[in-house]
Amino acid sequence: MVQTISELKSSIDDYLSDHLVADVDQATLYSSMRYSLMAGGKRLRPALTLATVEMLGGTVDENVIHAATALELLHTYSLIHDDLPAMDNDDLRRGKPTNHCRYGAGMATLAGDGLLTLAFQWVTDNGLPAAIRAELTLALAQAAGPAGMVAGQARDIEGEGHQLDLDQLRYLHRQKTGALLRYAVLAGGIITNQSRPVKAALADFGAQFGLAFQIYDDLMDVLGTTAQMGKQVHKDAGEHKNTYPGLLGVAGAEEQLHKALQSAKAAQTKLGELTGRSFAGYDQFLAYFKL
Ligand code: GRG
Repeated sequence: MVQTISELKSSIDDYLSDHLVADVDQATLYSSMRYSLMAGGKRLRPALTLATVEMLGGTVDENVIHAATALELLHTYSLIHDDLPAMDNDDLRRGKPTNHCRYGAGMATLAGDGLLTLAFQWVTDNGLPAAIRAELTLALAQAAGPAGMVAGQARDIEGEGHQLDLDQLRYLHRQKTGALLRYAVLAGGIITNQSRPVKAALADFGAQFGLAFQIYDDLMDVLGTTAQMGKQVHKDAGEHKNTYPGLLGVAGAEEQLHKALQSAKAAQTKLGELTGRSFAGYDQFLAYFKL
């Protein structure tokens, strides 16, 4: 039986709340890391990992939760650094003042550094078999680092003010947001020691989900409200950001969103065929996209 997203979210919240303190040895740094970590994120990425483990017949024990929640530490670092004055200069995140507004840019930078480093500690410092920990560590570094999320962020900064074409924008989105979501799903396959074709189908589902997620975020910047999103909206156009609605209009962006979701559903079907198991648990994640 696969847990619901809200059951997974509450285990993830509890785990993060209880375990961060053991690994941070400076009071203000701890407060700053905890402030953003416990600010009310959806926990989508570790929930995807844990749901994938369950759908593949694995058990969600403490070692698995430790490895899976590492990704939420890393994701939170990316949001803190993305909000910094030198990057997007945002005042509101997860419905609260951003980390640098509360703690100053220096401490916010260190909170991000601490969360990023601790993520790699948690992915390696657990009781899973050594080969699995090594594979998770490599995949996480590839997803988060200079060929993944950091490269996407660099493309985003460099692309400001000039129009990327659709292929370039898709590539940027796949790196900036898609790479971590791809890893989230793949990690479930690594933890349960799946075959190469199953891992490839998991990675495909995660990548398509991740692309859809960023297109949806672009659309919500145009169509959503600050209250819905917990952050400022209508910022992208003013900052000359490259976005799907900016390039294709709202209807064109919606069409690309539907295409990415169709590809995700094809990967979901393929996973069922490859493993003989049900991947209906992904439906609750796909329900995130409401237009
Ligand atoms: C600073 C190296 C570096 C990277 C930052 C991911 C990223 C790269 C920046 C975030 C920009 C952004 C807001 C993209 C939109 C998609 C996205 C990642 C939204 C936030 O993720 P959610 O909705 O947030 O899962 P919660 O708060 O629920 O965890």
